Amino acid sequence: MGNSARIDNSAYNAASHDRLRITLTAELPGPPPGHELLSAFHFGRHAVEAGTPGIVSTGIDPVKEDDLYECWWYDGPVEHRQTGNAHIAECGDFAVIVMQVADAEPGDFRAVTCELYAELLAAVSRTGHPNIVRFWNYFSNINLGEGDAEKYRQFSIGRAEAFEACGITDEVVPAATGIGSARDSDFTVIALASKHDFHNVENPRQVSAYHYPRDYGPRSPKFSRAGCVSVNDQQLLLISGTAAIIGHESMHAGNVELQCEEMLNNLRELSEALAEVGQIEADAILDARSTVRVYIRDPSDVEYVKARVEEFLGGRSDTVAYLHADICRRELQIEIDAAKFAGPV
Ligand code: 3EB
Repeated sequence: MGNSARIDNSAYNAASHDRLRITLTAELPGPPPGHELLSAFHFGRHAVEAGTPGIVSTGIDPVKEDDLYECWWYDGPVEHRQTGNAHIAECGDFAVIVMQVADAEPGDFRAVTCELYAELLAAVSRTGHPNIVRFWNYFSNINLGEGDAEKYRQFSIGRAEAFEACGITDEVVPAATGIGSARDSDFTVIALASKHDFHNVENPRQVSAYHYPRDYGPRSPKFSRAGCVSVNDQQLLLISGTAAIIGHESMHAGNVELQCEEMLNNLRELSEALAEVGQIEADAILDARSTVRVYIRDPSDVEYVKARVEEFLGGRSDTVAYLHADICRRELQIEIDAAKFAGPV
């Protein structure tokens, strides 16, 4: 699949009245008519063009392509500003807050994470969008360090401490992704907040991450498995990073084929649960029009994983990004997350 096919097929294929459109392209496109850029997630090594606010380089590279831009376009004005380390994009229904700081050693990562999250949460509270609906966390060397000294576990402690200080309880935790960049990069956290209510959803097949037993670290990872934001008669459906975990246990250590199957089983179950709170059929949550990020530890697995994911989505898709990344448990080979903005049926 060439880059031009991506642009032709995926750029502006949503219904024209959608408040939010999400596109995936090899180059940064211009806005669809009437829309402004809320956020552009850049995957790849090229330096992003200065002067366009709202672009964030995630530090994660695509498996096969040089660069990919997942753009979130809002059907209305978007205001961009910066306070301290926080870059804020705010519109009528959402705010996106981007924090990017220098990477740190595993031994310092708990404090760096807690500090970053404290500043981020303070920035959110100064927007008109108090409900945090999703976080994306990207940082290097996620599996560096043994046992509780591992960078991911230290991250989880720092995040839990910052949430605790701000009164973010397990009942209201947002959806999230926590993924390792395969190369050295900044520590990047992106938050999506809204003035609309967020309904979080758990996966009946999995123990809630915030209830993981002590074996996985001193503080549990604070995130929900999925969630839904209703924007008038439309809704944003969010699927958190999903891997081959049943209960709280990683399945099929190191086996990408079997992990792929368990991951897709988890997505199926999660879609059913999400359909119960969203005004949408379970089958319509994850299809070839959904925006999907597939994180692959070993890039040579991409062809196999791509075939399975496209089969699952019901056809070839130009809105799936295959990314080279480390998963937060070292025995896991793949993880997937997704978003879908859907109008009334
Ligand atoms: C898991 O299910 C896999 O720490 O924010 C998925 C999504 C995972 C989010 C996070 C971690 C996070 O436990 C890992």
